[in-house]
Amino acid sequence: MTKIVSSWNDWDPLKRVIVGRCDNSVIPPEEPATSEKVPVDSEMRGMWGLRPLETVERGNECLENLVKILEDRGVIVDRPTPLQWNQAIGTPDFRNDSMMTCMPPRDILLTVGNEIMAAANSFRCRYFEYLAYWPLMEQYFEEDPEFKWTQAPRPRLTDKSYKHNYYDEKITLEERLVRTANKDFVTTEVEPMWDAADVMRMGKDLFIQHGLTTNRAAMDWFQRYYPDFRVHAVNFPGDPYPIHIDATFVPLRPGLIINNPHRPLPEEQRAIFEANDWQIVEAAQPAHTEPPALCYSSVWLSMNCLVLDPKTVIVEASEVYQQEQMDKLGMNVIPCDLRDAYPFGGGLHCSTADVYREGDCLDYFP
Ligand code: ABU
Repeated sequence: MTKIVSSWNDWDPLKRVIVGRCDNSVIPPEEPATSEKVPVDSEMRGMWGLRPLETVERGNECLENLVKILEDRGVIVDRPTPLQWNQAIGTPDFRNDSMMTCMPPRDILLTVGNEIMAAANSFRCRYFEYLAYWPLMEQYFEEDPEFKWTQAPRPRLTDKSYKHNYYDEKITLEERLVRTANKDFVTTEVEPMWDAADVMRMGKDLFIQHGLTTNRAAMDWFQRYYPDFRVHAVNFPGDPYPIHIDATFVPLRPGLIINNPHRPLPEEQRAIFEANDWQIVEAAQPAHTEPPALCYSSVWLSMNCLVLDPKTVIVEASEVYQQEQMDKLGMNVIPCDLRDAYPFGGGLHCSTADVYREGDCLDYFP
């Protein structure tokens, strides 16, 4: 019997992984959920359409760098099948002028043990992105009799799912921070919506960021779906664009987490880590003051690393301060040139989705 799918956390020895592809990637048109993520002064405001071919080719080159590093270390790498993403889509509830990409997989696929679940993303342009991974899911399903292939309840994404004109006025950074602190986000609570990259898996505990892409109803849904797990809602009030936990709060090994110093975990939410002797260390400063052109993400992709095992981590090649810090924290650091893939949706962790890591479901917070 072949066991293909199993992963309970982000640090056990990685044996098989999905790496995204940039082909046919689109800057999506504004829609109720995405307009909130693009900063008002961004060069991407009001712009949509296929991304320039040379950036796609360069992004793919970066992903090939990652594939090579992984394969050289014996990790099996699977790739999605890109669709023609610049097609208009529709359901009975909404129409959208385009899809987006199959980067990054981490937003779409959540692996918990022998189950891979496609997420309930809140962006309309991402509604059909799961299709790029379905050929792989079919293969895993055929080859691994224990694989659980799951799709989370599909959100309808009607106009009721969003607060309209939420940031219509020229909102300042300070005002954004007040909204984050008040847990006042663009999504409503009419249905569970979540991105898989908001979920940090730590054995029996799932820490889930409540922010622009994941709502409270999702936390409730998770707790009912996984009754034997503890689901913790976490917030990072310092983040004006809270999307995805993996450039904010990143475990390196049992007992050690790096936390974005601009987005510290609030005191009351630290208690569970402190009570179990986990160390939360401020992440090193990014090496860059700006993200690359046409990038949605922040400079904190510096800490968006891929842990290969509790002693080994891949860090972006230009992120010298983050590499230095990892080294001091006792990790063997493998640099990978990936910065030109950032515009397609993220860094090393984002660009991947776990298929198989050795190890079992442990209770790290007894
Ligand atoms: N997908 C992770 C992006 C997080 C950030 O922009 O900081």
